[in-house]
Amino acid sequence: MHQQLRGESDYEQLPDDVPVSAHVADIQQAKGISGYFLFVIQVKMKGGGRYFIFRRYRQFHYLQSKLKTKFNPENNKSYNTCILPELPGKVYLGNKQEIAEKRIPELNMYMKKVLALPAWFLLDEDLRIFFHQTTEDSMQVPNSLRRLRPPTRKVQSKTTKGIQSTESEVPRAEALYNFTGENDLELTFKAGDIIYLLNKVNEQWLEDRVCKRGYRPELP
Ligand code: PIB
Repeated sequence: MHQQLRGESDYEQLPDDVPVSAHVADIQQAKGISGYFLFVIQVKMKGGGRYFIFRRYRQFHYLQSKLKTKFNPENNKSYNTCILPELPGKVYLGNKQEIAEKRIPELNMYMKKVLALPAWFLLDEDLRIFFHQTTEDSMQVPNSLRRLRPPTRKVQSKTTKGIQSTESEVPRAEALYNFTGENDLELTFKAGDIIYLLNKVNEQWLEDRVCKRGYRPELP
């Protein structure tokens, strides 16, 4: 089981261009009759660089089958082995968009677990090909990034007189960039606005309120 855990020193040895985290930022439908869905994935590298790749489900499936053939303890006795996380299964019937939406958190979990595997695993050729930004990827511009948390920085809680204690305890963050929401449910804000966390709906969604810098929100 020790092989499943990544040693700190092994990680240090990895090159800067190794992917270390990946999140589905959005889904978008491919043009054409088949109309399959593409997952827009933001990949972060060890060196801090980020880029987008566009992958459909079957590419995940292909990757998983390659990895299983190579590393599944049942198939392979002599090389490095590891227990791979489960990939969400194939679906044969249903609304393609709904299927893709449902796959977002499942694929996020899959990528999180895969990228937490030992350092030698992150250097696997098939894994690197999957996460590599191809020329085609780099030429595409995501339609939107609905699921990607826009970059923010934590704001120091002020102890200034006049700010009620309940307010100063509300978690908040300062927007680093402008962000335009897709619809009324999504926030739109400008760099410098303060975003107050009102409610954590689930792992994917937070309910927030935006306030211009210097203004205080009416908190519930
Ligand atoms: C499909 C692809 C597809 C997934 C689907 C999955 O498998 O992996 O990826 O979204 O969930 O079922 P496959 O083997 O290609 O086709 P992508 O990238 O989103 O396109 C499954 C195949 C097709 C039908 C049946 C309609 C009734 C079978 C078994 C027959 C029951 O199914 O099935 O279209 O071969």
